[in-house]
Amino acid sequence: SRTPVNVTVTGGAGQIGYALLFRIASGQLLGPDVPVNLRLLEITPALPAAQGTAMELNDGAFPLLGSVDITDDPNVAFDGTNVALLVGARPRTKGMERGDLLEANGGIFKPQGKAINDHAADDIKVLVVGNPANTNALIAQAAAPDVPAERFTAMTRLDHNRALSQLSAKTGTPVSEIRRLTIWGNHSATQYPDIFHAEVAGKNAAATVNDETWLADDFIPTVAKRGAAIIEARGASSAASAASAAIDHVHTWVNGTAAGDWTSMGIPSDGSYGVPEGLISSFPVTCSGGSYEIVQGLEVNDFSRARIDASVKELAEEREAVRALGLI
Ligand code: NAX
Repeated sequence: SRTPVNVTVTGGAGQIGYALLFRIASGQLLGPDVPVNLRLLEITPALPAAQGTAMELNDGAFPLLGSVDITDDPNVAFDGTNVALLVGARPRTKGMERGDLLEANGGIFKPQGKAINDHAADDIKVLVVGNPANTNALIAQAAAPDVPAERFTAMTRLDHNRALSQLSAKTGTPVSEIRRLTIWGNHSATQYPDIFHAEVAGKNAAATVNDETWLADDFIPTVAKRGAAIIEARGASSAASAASAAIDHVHTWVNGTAAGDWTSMGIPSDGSYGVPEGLISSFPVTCSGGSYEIVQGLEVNDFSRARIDASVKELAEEREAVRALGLI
């Protein structure tokens, strides 16, 4: 039988953690034949709640679940870890300035990056979900100089899936027949969901929709502000859909994209498409053999260029802010 894969989830006692852990235990993260050992990293006051979740995980009697360990020490949590899902973060509270938010998260992601650097397995893959996800990923990556930078990624798959769903509804086409959609930039309100290269049932999506007003005034803001709409409707932020997207992100990274399709991931830029090197920005990527590559050669029209540039500018500002705070 296969060697178990060590998967660490931070913020395991939170609402995304609750939706995520059971799907990992059931084999949906890595595959139906891959056993997993789970480690939950939580802050000390949340350890009892994490213990409760661990009890329920054991009660699931998942055949693929080897063990569940809980700790408040990052050095223990990331020891020998193959896949790290960094979900726990400091949310923005009322009256908090952006600098305060970045600083509070630096206090979380810098030590976690260091612990990953010092203790994780050589094949470590990191997905940052906790917001501000792209810049938190940058902080963790900067604190892990011995880990290849490309192993640090940020989640824009929820945005990607939201865009698929909106385009599906607009065109009356099942999501299974939509390909090559892209989220560019930051996981924030400036993100740019791009349908100019997307295909709906084999035809170009933008040409099929043929409605730039819908694109600019409906589709893009609906996708970008979906998180706020969910909070308004549910009285709580996206949790199951976020967990589902985290599962999709890692599953695709490990198991590959379908031939002829791509996905969206926040990854360290190599300078492609004019995105400054090192910024963790969302790109169209293909995955194969456990690694990813940016899709090259796409034509970027003026409509797209302006929106990509605006989101990348925000990422550059966030990088400057965390640099000034000494976090990277
Ligand atoms: P919750 O507040 O329910 O849970 C967060 C958990 O993290 C808590 O249990 C808390 O104790 C724990 N935590 C805090 N600091 C920690 C630390 N230093 N080490 C370990 N654990 C720590 O939030 P939840 O709804 O689960 O959301 C988690 C994060 O995901 C938030 O930052 C949220 O903004 C972000 N999201 C990101 C999305 C994305 O697409 N990238 C979408 C969904 C979500 O909003």
